[in-house]
Amino acid sequence: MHYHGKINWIAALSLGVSAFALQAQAFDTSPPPEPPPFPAQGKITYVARDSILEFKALPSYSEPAWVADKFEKTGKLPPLKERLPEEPLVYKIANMPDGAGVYGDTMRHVIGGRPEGWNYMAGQSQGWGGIDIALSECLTRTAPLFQVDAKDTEPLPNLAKGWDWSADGHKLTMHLVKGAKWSDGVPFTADDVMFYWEDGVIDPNVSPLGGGASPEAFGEGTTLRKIDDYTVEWTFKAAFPKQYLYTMAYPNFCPGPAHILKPKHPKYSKNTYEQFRNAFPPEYMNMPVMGAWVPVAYRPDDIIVMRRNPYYWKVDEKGQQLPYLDEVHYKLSTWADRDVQAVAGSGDISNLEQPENFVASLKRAAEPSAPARLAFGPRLIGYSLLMNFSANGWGSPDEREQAVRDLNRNLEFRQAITSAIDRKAIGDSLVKGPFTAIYPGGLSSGTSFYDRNSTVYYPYNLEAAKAALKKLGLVDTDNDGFVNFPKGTAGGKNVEIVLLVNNGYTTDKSLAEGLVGQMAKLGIRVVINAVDSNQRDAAHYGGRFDWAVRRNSSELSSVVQNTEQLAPVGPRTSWNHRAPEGKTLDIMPFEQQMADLVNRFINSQDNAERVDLMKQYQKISTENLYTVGLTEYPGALIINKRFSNIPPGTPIYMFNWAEDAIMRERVWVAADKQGKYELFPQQLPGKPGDRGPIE
Ligand code: BQZ
Ligand code: CA
Repeated sequence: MHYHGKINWIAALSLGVSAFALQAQAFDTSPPPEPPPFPAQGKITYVARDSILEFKALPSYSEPAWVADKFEKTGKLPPLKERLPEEPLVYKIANMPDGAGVYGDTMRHVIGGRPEGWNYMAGQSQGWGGIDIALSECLTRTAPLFQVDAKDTEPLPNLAKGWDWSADGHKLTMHLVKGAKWSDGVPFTADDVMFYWEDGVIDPNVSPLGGGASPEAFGEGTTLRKIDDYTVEWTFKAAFPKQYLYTMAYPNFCPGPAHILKPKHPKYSKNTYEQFRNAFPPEYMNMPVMGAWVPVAYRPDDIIVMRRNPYYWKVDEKGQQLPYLDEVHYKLSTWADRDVQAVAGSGDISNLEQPENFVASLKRAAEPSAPARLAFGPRLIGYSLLMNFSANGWGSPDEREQAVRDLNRNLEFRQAITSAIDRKAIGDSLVKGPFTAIYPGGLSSGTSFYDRNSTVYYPYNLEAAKAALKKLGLVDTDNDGFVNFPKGTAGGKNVEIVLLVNNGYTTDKSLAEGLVGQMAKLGIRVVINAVDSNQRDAAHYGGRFDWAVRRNSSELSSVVQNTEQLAPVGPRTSWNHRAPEGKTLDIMPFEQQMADLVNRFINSQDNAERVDLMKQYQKISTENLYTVGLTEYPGALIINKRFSNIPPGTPIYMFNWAEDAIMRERVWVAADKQGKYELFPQQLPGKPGDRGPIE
């Protein structure tokens, strides 16, 4: 660089810095206050990644006696050995907290969602709460990695039993479990994987559940092709992007049964995409799955019952085919009731994630007679206020909505909003005590990539916030207490902002109501739009929101899971900024910087570099208020005491939820503790579409 040029460069930089300092003067910032210490209960025993499971053939296999007697010996099922892969997935006994199990009993979930149908690939919800996690087995698995040191690990094999990188790192050959079958006996092959990829992920009209499985989630320009029935090959633009192995876990790469779905897909039928999505309503029973249990009964607003999958492709080291539990219930209730039932013993498991229930649940669980254990994990549950940053049509905004988005894209507006939020009051409104912490946004303080000194916090400063709105020309011109848009914008009416909220949670609604009150003090009128989980997800993924209160997902609590959701690295990866169909993303400069950092993180193999990249990400993200953090706190796993093989210290949420992390397929109940909860004892799933289980 020419010397003269150098001087200009330094001048420009110093001007830039002072200019920013000037702007930031209006809003002083600091690292967030140290969160109150919260000792997670239940120590995690860290293990090596390969001590959990392996794929291998065992000398012999066994199954529940009633399956052998009533189904195999009568010819209703082929011999067990033919129902298992050549090399099943084998869970190692040494990693089982209580060793190999015995068959029998049920796990009774309570869930607050409701099933839309069984077409997970087309984005249908089954009601959450662990039901889709059990049904949908994915190429890799990450939730159990909470017990593996984060530094030197990578996802566990699952439907993909192994993989090899090419010398140049641009190709990944993935070997699928060989000889595994769907729960209806049809072989699982690469055709299922390719159907999911080509007609689920690549097809822009189909978006698998979870909102993240877009092509860019696996890297711009990534391709996948079939080599043979049990081998597929990924080709990446970057070299060794090992991060994408995490994206191949739940929820983004969990193939459905191509032999059932393909005939209904618009590419292979006269169906519309809507008809494809709705082709398997909740009433359709015995939907083939790769998971441990199959839906066999459904009573609306009452219960979904699942029975063991006789073709399940996982065993323990003794050769016992899993799962140990013969039946699973999903009682269709509310999320708050899930906590109540788990501590009362009429339900078996809950993620205590709503602080309003902390005290009552702790009290009940502390009683000697309590049927359930309750153990808090790290502070990884967080809530954020998301602002829709799209100004070019995502969600088809009207004039008022467009005007709000233009404000959302203005940093000074965001600084005013964040500075008018009293986070201490917000946290205390949920629960008193050492649980909640001031959360400015960005990475969770509980993740190993968190760096407090890289986190920019705008302390509560209502006066500075009001002054900033005035400077932006937002003044209450009709003296009703709410600032108005400038003349000529949205008719000079009040700035009115609609807040999208999931009405299934007391906590989401509490936070929303807190925001309405605090924004009113600032002079901003916020209107709550509380809808159920399925409608909320549809509105959110569709960009139909001004602002949204949203519980953080795993990219903020683990960084390595769904990393692409940390920034708009593609047109459909961000939670609050996507491109409308057929248009490009109107990305803002700071977002581009974040996206570049995320892409460099994804493509880096150097741990020290990755830690540094996340520090840079955290600074840009929180300084520019990519999202406006609200609060964060620890969750607790509540689990009935009769279950064995629950790993101590399992966090309710990290790479995924506890329903995944505890590996339910290897959970068991000692014979003398088994309950009489089975509704279909000694019955198995029927054929796809049959009305129920079979004797
Ligand atoms: C856990 C989880 C298992 C989804 C859902 C629900 C949906 C969201 C989120 C949680 C529920 C439980 O969370 O709250 O504890 O059991 O199901 O999937 O909030 O509305 O769309 O992201 O995971
Ligand atoms: Ca007004």
